[in-house]
Amino acid sequence: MKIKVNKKILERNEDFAESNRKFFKKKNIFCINMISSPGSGKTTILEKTAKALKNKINIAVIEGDLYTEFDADRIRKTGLPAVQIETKGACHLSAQQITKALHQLDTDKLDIVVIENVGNLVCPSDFDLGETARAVVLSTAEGDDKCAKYPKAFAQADVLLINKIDLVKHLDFNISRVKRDAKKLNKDLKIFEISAKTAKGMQGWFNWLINAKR
Ligand SMILES: Nc1nc2c(ncn2[C@@H]2O[C@H](COP(=O)(O)OP(=O)(O)O)[C@@H](O)[C@H]2O)c(=O)[nH]1
Ligand SMILES: [Mg+2]
Repeated sequence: MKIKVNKKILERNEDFAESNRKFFKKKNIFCINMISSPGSGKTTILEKTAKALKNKINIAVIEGDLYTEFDADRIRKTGLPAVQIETKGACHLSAQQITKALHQLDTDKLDIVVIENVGNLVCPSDFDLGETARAVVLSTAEGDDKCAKYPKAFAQADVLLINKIDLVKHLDFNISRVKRDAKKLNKDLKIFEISAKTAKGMQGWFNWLINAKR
């Protein structure tokens, strides 16, 4: 019985995802769905991305959290429009929630929509939001065994941001192992080693994003 219900939820999600995908195509918007554990640095990466690119390209952010408007407020402080979705306990965003959030944005003026998904490496992987691309963020403080433990998140991504490389000297985090494991799951994965704090490696990510939009 449980399996049937889950199947229905996923089928319904797929309908909304398909309509979001068509919408992004029609409006020529590049939509990227960002997935990671809580605290890996998604919002910090987006704050820095906003500051670097806001005069070059029109970006909006859809924020997903269980509770609070904290992250949308952080993004708004950079000058970008942001919509906060509070899932009230759900561990992922749904395509229907994205459809609703898009109504709150002036999408005629947008080039890129970034979705910061709810922080975890499990549930968001199962829910297609109709995005154009997926990014997974893994920070060095989380350990270098996560590709093998959460393969779906890495296998489905287009880009992997290994964040907090400024901390690597204090940790037992083997960057080569992560890159090797990630490539084993997904040979086309584009990988950037970055520090959102020090800005190291961030230019590569900015360039990828701008080129992906083209
Ligand atoms: N040292 C270091 N800290 C970072 C970096 N990126 C983010 N942080 C910190 O990590 C914490 C969580 O960041 P946040 O962006 O809120 O993560 P999110 O939950 O994935 O959105 C904050 O204290 C950030 O300042 C980084 O590259 N290096
Ligand atoms: Mg966040």
